[in-house]
Amino acid sequence: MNDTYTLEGKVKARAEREPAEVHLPATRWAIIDSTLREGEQFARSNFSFGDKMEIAKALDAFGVEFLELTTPMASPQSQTDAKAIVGAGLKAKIITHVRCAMEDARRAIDTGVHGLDLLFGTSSYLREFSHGKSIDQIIDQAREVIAFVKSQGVMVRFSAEDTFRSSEDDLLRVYKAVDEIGVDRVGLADTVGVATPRQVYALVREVRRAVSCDIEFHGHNDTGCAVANAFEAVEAGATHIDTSILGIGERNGITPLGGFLARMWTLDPEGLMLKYNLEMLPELDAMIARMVGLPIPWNNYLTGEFAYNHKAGMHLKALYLNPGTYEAIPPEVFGVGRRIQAGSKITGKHAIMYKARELGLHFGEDALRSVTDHIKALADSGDLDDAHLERVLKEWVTA
Ligand code: HCA
Ligand code: CU
Repeated sequence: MNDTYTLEGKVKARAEREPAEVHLPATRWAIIDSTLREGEQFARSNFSFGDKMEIAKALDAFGVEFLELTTPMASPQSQTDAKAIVGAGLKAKIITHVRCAMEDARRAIDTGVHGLDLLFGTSSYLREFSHGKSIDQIIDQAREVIAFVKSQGVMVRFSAEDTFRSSEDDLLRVYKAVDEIGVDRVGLADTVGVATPRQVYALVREVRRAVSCDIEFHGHNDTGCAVANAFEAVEAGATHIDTSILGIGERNGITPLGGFLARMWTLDPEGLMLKYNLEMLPELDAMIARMVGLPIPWNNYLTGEFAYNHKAGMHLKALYLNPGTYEAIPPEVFGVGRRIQAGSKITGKHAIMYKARELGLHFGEDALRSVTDHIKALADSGDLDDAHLERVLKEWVTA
């Protein structure tokens, strides 16, 4: 059988392909996890120092390449926490997120971080209602700040806030200018979650042609496109994707770490497994759920309570033969389990047969049909849990 479902099958299939044939190899992009920055802007976040350290260590053990921290300008505690996280000896590079202003840059560099993510609004909304600066003034200010950060030997990114409501001419002027000054990355931010996947692809493509530095994408999820938009950004040549655990952030959040990795896994499973300890994902999601005092959403990517629940009779039949029939990603890859729900009115005789076999029971064809009908009828007044199903099957055998 040409096994394209199991882990071993995927890895074998990839090994047999030429590297150039692997679509979107995981070596081409990196994650900047912003749980400790964008995530702090989530309604229910108020991370203590202990929480922040726990998050940083967990993400580092998971293997994300960069951690983005709240600006040290936010509060005295933010500044001391950033210093402590930098001093914790993690493998991940530590970045802090600051306005593109000298005072902010100085304070950020004082914390010892490896990189600064600079932010400047370029849309007419922000130019009019926020900082009131022209594009020329933005470029002048960026030049001064970037030159200073580089002189301190620190990595620097320049992002145009509200990118997708900025004029393309303005954006390209700004990105080209900061690329020439020598930034490591430019950032595109879908600040209000309005961009469509096609727009993201098209604009990242344009920027790819215009600059020689790396490209970062930061996408909000207001219209449910955060994962798709991050994916399109990578397709178009972005090298860095912002995520947060469970997607926490302003409003309904940004590209979730788990959802983004689910998307990318199907394209280069082995590459993803080499970079990250994927089976730690449930632990990460549970940690943030605990800290913000909310449950993991029932339909969350990979780790939601029902992400691997199978119920329909037709699905169950195929699933027993090969789970890949109704699962794109084997659950064990991300450390989660599958749930087979055989005791419902939409169950089928194959599911019942397998359940019976698990219990060491055997039904002939007629008995199987009648016990299945009996279970369906019972389930009309409520699903049977496994214990109830087991009781019914055992009683049926001895009746
Ligand atoms: C913010 C804005 C930001 C920045 C993204 C970036 C956004 O909340 O301060 O720096 O690329 O969504 O625009 O999160
Ligand atoms: Cu944001």
